[in-house]
Amino acid sequence: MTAVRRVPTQPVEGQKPGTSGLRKKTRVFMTPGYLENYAEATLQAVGVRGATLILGGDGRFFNDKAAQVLLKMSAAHGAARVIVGRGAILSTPAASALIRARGAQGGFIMSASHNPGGLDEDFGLKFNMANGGPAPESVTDAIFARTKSLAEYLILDAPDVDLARLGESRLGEMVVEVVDPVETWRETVAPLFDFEAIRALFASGFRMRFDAMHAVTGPYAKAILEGDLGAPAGTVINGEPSPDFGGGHPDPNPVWARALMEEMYGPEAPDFGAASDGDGDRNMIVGRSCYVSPSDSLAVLAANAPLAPGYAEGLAGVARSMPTSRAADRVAAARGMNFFETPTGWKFFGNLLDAGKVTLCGEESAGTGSDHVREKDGLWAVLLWLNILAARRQSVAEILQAHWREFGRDYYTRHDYEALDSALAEGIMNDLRAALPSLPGKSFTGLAVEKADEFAYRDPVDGSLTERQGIRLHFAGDSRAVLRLSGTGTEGATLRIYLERFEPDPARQNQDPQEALGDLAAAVEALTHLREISGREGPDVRT
Ligand code: VG1
Ligand code: CO
Repeated sequence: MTAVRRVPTQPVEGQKPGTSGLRKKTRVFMTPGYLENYAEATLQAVGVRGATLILGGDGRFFNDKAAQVLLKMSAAHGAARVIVGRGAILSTPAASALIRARGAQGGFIMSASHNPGGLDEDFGLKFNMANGGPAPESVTDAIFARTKSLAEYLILDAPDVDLARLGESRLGEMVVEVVDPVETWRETVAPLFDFEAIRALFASGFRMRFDAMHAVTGPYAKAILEGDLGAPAGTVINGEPSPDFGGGHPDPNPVWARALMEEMYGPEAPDFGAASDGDGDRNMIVGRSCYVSPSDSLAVLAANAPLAPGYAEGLAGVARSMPTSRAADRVAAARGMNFFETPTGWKFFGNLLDAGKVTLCGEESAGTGSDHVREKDGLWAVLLWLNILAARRQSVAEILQAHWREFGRDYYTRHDYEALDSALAEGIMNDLRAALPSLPGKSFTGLAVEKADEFAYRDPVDGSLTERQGIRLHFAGDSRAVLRLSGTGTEGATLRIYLERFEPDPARQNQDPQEALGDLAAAVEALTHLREISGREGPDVRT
């Protein structure tokens, strides 16, 4: 017998979704009622009676338990069917692909993405809409509003569902359909690429290393790289998903993917290296002794995408988040494509993709994707790079150098100050905001500020306005600094400082970015006194 139980509850403070869903410490999510309250608010806000939903996550600690709660609550709210990845596993792009392929009304994705996992680390939950993309702010605002007035939540009293076996079962009136987590995603991306050319590339002795970082992409990468494309076994490393990601940060950047970086810069380096994050939506690209910054990667993909069959007709346009470098803008201008600049977070790309205004999107945080889904897609980016490498038969370094010669180079780095005291970080941003009108014309360590403002975005499709999306400081010499607070952290505040400078002269395009941007970093410090105020010696992470 199954019955809907109405469990009395009380509003919980701070259930406000950030850049990408709600992220908290795992122990917080495991507090009785915490997950249930947030799920209740979501189910009420979106309304799921009679709906088909998708459910899956990146396999981190608590993924399995949370899945059972979400299934029983979806059943209690009258959902007709929930399609679950086997073992409650789905990468974020695979969840997006499934929502679209199955015509679902939406789906829950359990992930804190690149944040570490485990009992003492992070957990997260987000809801995606019928287009496969993250809920827009109007929906996340509605969810948050409901969390403030909950008096009860609804859950089915029923035994746990066996999610290890493919096929259908029932949870009360609701059908639970367990599917292979890889298949639909694979069917979505495969037609976009010239698999024959990539197979020929591998057959010619081309060597690759893909670091799945003990996160969700292991099975996806093995199926497509070592399976469909014939890359030798061992191409995929750290390919077994683990609840604590092998104790690491599943964040594909030179800091957290250090072993891969060392191999790629070593004497026996493969031709091509790549990594992806906890939930499989980010990617890192590195050639032999050649790291490709995510902003450059977006620009290279935009310039070369037509080499892949799925984009042979050309691109409608490109969009990038505001702090991402301007490299993609130059490609869009040169090729006569649409171009859009959005706030940080993938949810802002959805409308542009749905309206057909853009085909490719990207963020400096190692996210790139296209209109094949409504999320960023780490392995998709890797496959597009492989297709380009197979078509051009040049090295990553050659492609990057040629790109800079044609379009110029945008030196780029991001400096993060993590786990700052929240009030202190807010204070720094408020002071800077207040000073904005007085900055133009002033110089800091010799660099003159030309323009200073705060980014606000008017969505060209639905007209919605999103404000306070980062402070922009334009300096002399075509350089720019952006400052904003992270919306994905779970401890204090993380202040991100994004630094970039345009260099059109090929003779000066081969400096180390930290050196090329050293004077800009110094100017920002002179302007904000960040080190002095925070008592830190420097950033915790430089990417
Ligand atoms: C960060 C990145 C942002 C990305 C977001 C989610 O957000 O800067 O570009 O969209 O993470 O990525 P924030 O607010 O911390 O800067 V993922 O792969 O963690 O879902
Ligand atoms: Co992610």
